[in-house]
Amino acid sequence: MAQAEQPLQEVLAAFDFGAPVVGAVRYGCGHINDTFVVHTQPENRCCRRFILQRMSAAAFKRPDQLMENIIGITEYLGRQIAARGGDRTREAMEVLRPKSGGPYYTDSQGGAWRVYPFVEGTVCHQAADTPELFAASGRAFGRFQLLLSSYPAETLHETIPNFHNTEDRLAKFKAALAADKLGRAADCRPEVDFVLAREQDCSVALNAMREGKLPVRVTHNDTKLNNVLMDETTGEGVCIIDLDTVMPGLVLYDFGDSIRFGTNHCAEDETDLSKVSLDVDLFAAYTAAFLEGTSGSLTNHEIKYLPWGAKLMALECGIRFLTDYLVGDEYFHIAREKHNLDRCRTQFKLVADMEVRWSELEAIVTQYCKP
Ligand code: ADP
Ligand code: GN1
Ligand code: MG
Repeated sequence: MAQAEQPLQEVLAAFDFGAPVVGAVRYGCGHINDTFVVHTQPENRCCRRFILQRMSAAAFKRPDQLMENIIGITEYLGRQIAARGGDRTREAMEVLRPKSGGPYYTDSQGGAWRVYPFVEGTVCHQAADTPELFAASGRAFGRFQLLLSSYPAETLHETIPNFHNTEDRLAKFKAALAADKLGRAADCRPEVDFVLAREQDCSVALNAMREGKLPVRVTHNDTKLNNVLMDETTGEGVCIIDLDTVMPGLVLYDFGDSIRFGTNHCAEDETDLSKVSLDVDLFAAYTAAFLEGTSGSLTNHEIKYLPWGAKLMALECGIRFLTDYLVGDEYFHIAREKHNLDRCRTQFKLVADMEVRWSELEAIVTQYCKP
């Protein structure tokens, strides 16, 4: 039995699912947490499902603080959604507390587990097959940003310190390169050089923030397409999930992380780089929809820097994959040899594409600046 499966029976017994559990199986494509779907069978009703997750101990050192953030955010979102006439049970996540109380359960091996009701009638997409689908995710992430615009940011814990601090990511990469503890640097000289040629870029958003041009907001920070559940009938965004990294940040991070994942028609770990490219029409569709979702609340500086958000999130993500490759794949789940190096290469291909098409990206965002 794999490590995560071992305590499953103990963990299932720790929660009251309201009906007998009839099965629990691995679920989803996340890179960080261990996710299971739990099937229950209420008498005279159809099966009810739940998402059970073991929070990654490698990523999250303080599950107590992480869950305090999530309880605060989900309850706040629930109130905002209800006040606007929405369905809070579908549009906001909800935490099912363990029988012992508290927001999560710690198993006898020290693993931290949480449960959410499964949001039914939704689909989780791994790729943006149409501009409409990608736009719907943009509206949902923009709206998420808007709904949290008055959330007391100072009460949030930094669940992963310096998460999108690209300067810090660069420093960690350099340290891993200098140590080269597994002798893997020789496999990735072009990727290493790609990063070193872009050291200055790593400071662009942070400099703008330090100069007071970009405000700190509450951001999601992990806005991949597969972190929004879409209505299976209408195709609209229903519920933003994966709230582990909701922290104070720059709006560029949320915009950029969606772009780096969704504007490329193939998977993040595609090995045929000739298939990996930035679809500028998808960039344009997402920009329009994201700004619609934020309902005019971004400043002109924020809008102008959106292409930098896209480039920096792709560059930073590639740097993180490369660093993890160098240190021995400690953070991101891998399914094959050199998996993190393959992922890094797709990100750098996107960065290179963005550089070639930079003036087009700038022209797209500039049309939304207020006069
Ligand atoms: P990770 O941090 O590892 O990416 P996620 O929280 O994104 O973990 O969950 C992994 C997958 O589980 C998601 O991509 C989605 O398919 C599914 N999922 C998570 N929460 C829910 C939910 N409340 N309802 C339905 N599906 C969910
Ligand atoms: C992780 O958790 P998941 O799979 O949605 C990671 C993101 C990366 C992404 C790359 C907490 O996202 O930062 O951009 O992988 N999440 C965390 O696919 O590190
Ligand atoms: Mg996820």
